Amino acid sequence: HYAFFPGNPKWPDSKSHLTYAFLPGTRADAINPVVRAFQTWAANTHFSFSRTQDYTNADITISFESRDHADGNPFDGPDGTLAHAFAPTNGRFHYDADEQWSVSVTPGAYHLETIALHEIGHLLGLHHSSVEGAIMYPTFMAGESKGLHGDDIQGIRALY
Ligand code: TQI
Ligand code: CA
Ligand code: ZN
Ligand code: ZN
Repeated sequence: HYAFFPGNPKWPDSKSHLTYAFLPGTRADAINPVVRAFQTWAANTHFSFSRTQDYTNADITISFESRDHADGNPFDGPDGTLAHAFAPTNGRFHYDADEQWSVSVTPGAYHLETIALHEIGHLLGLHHSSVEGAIMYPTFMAGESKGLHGDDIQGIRALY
């Protein structure tokens, strides 16, 4: 079953359109997978998203970071933590730059789009789910891909 962060933080109901921006230096091959992940969430929730170049004013920013990157949650090099995102309305989504990332499903690499679906769930206010098929279920392996599940969509509908 879906879950929320303590205190149920969420975007204001008046704010169903969110902008996102990639920080300068984001690897070019990550852009399309992240765009597709936002499109999937938009198709299944009341949210809409648009990409902006104005990264200082975007609601959500995406970047690749390595080791200590000044947000109190240092990455750990290869394996371990792959990515993280913060609860609403922080809007920061970081990939660990030291992982093997892939655009297509590739043995031994992490699927950029699947991880984006999971991290965007956090950005919108979902915590981890106990439903195995859910994108918010807290287990994921290299060389695998997943999509949204009814449990993820029900979670967003229950929060908003
Ligand atoms: N990163 C963790 C995650 O995104 C970071 C994290 C731990 C976290 N607890 C949290 C983020 C609570 C928000 C709220 O869950 S991770 C998965 C999993 C990770 C894990 O790199 O371990 C996925 C990234 F566990 F679901 F498979 C993506 Cl899909
Ligand atoms: Ca890591
Ligand atoms: Zn970070
Ligand atoms: Zn998670």
